[in-house]
Amino acid sequence: MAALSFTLSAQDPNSKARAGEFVTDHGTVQTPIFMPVGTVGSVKAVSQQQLKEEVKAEIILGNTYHLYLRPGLEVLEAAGGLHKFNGWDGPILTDSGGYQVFSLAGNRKLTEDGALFQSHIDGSKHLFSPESVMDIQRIIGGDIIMAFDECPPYPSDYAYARKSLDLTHRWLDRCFKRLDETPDKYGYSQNLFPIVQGSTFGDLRKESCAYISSKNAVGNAIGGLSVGEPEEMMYELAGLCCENLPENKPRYLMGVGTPWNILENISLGVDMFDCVMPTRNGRNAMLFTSRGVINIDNKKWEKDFSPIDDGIDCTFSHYYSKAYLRHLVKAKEILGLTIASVHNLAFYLWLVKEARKHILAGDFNSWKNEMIPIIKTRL
Ligand code: PRF
Repeated sequence: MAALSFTLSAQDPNSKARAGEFVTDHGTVQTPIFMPVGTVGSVKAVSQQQLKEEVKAEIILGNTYHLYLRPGLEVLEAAGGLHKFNGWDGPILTDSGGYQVFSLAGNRKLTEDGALFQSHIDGSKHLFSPESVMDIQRIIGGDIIMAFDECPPYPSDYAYARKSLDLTHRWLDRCFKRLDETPDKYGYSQNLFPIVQGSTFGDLRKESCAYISSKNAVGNAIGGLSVGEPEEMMYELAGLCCENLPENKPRYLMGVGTPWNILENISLGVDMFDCVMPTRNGRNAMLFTSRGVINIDNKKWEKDFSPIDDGIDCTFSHYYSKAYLRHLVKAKEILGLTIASVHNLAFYLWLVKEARKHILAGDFNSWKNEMIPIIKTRL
């Protein structure tokens, strides 16, 4: 079927923010967009029905590392791919595994060929190479699949960042070659996004953007940010990458971030985001709302029977009160995890939809500057 196509609909006059949409064989995604993370093929504590009806997610993520280790390729292939396996029939993006190997696996070793690692589940040994990771992502069946890259730690010295970037670029060539040699696994189009790296060095970032742009991919990603560097540095480097990546292709900033990080990066020209923060922080009692940040553990919410958030478009956030959610969290009731996760994700989706509306209306930048201090407030 058809390769992913992106159409730009509007550009904010006072920032680099853009509104657009991309079409995949599993549906259309309006940008800017936030993608909930479904590491093992499940967005933690949230059902596929809740993702559709409450969160209003348009595309979700899966992770090669986790899905390869469990349930494994045999099960995923027998199911006919992840869409059939987990029942999410919208677009899916899979990350390539390199980043997760370095954050989760034991005994990692990087070579020209790839990354050797031990499973965090049973200690078994595996090799991820650009070729194997393309084959695995074909079988998982993502509509968007990510290149195999190395994300250098922060801080990295120039010599390390230089060597690492060259390796990531050589791996990228191997990813494209393998993908070109193998057909789409399930009849729909699987689209490779290359990833810009280069650590904190502007010249390396520019060089990486030029290399990645020369591949003429249908979309491009920015990796290696939000790994511990100061926020201002992230904005500067993300802005530099946006300026040096093609205008007419979606730009995906990997693993970012807080709600205000998302608005700032939209203003720099980023179109796609993912992050575990809404679900992970939600499971730890932190709620993002249209009026500010709530620690629902706090005694101050004990008798606050007002809705979690009546400012966003989500039934859960209107239906359940702060006091009730606090009680569930205190009692360690599993429903608390679901309500907090559904609410936080619905807030992230609401935020990017509002951003899109304001880009289309031409007043994104002033709206963003008013919105950030509100959503950052600790309530
Ligand atoms: N590379 C890949 N996945 C990622 C990252 C990266 O650099 C990041 C960095 N924020 C998150 N997820 N492949």
